[in-house]
Amino acid sequence: MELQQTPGANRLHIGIFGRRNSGKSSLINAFTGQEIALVSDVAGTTTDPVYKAMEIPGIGPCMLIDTAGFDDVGDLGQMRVEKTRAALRKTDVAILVFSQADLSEEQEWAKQLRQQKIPVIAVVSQSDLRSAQEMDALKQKIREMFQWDALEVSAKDGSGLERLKEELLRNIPEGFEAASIVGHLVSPEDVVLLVMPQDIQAPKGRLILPQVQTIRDLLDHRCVVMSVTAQQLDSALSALAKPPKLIITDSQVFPYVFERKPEESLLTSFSILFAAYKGDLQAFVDGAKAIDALTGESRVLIAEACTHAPLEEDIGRVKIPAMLRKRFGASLQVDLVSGADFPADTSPYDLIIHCGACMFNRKHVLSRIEQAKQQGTPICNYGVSIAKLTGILDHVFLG
Ligand SMILES: Nc1nc2c(ncn2[C@@H]2O[C@H](COP(=O)(O)OP(=O)(O)OP(=O)(O)O)[C@@H](O)[C@H]2O)c(=O)[nH]1
Ligand SMILES: [Mg+2]
Repeated sequence: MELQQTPGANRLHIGIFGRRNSGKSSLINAFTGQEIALVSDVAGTTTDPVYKAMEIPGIGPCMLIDTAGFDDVGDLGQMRVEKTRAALRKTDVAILVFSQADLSEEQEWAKQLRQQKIPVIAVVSQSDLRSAQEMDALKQKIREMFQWDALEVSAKDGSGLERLKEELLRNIPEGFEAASIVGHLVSPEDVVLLVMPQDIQAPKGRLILPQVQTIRDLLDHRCVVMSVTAQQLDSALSALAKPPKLIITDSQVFPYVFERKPEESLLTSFSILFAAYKGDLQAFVDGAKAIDALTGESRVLIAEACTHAPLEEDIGRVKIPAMLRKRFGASLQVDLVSGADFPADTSPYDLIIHCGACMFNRKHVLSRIEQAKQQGTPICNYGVSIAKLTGILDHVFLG
């Protein structure tokens, strides 16, 4: 990933959904003025979701997602529909394309969008091909069934595209832009000390994304930022004229830093900041309470957002399972999923521990939290669970 660009996970994800041949790909191409997606009159042209990061003037950094038609058939078709469903879980704003009078499939998808509280912009596509009579009848039906005033759009002559952009702007979910990592904790001129071990997990020659984003956010808030590895913590503290206002540490060295920090300095971890920034901190703190109820018979699911080759010191694969087994017994079962894999039914698990999700957008994490909630499974993340397991959750400054 090029760090000059807005990370994909921070972009407004705009998903387009509709039947095969309804003109989804054409609409994305016309809307962006680019040939992003393949277009043809063969139903099922788009198979895997197509992701395109771009700046939309007036909206900002977006991620456009073109999807396979949700009415696809056959075994392969069903697999494509599953991918479309997965894209839905990342979608901040949806464009739902209506193209024909039978609205049974659209009804099903509208229901899912509503359940997931995703704002929807209804459009009738290919308006240049439709008679006024046909258009009115279809829009009337959409109004009756969904209470939506559909926009008329044509990818061919460009009509309705300006309205579509206005509607997108109006439907950006509340709080999407407001997301700041440290804004609730700091004021200008605050000295903030970052403890960032560059261990085996750190990529060679680079900093990991949460560290980079936190530094940027602190600079934007006009803080004085100092970064050290754990070994230099004492030197850093003695070099400062007064204790730092805030210390942000990697959660792996949380106890070490907690023991050494000046009493006045507030302490938090990157994972806890990102739990709030990328999910729901309160849900994770509530979920962490389930740790106390675990036993040697419990099943724990570890969910990692990125797929990477297992490392010896791996936090999700090695460290957290070892901490859990040490406390609750070697028989405690730990399963691991990574990337897009996530069980449809989480109820067999007593706890889900999610990674910091730097590669996921907030909506994606929130949809997993929502699913876990509905299935009655406690969920927390790496940082919150480590803080809980090491008995320091009570000492973390949550803001
Ligand atoms: N006249 C006209 N034709 C359109 C318009 N939008 C799409 N088409 C045509 O409709 C056909 C299907 O368009 P696509 O954009 O590939 O449709 P899609 O929804 O992406 O289809 P799948 O990828 O198969 O799901 C193509 O032949 C397009 O040229 C439009 O606004 N006006
Ligand atoms: Mg397509």
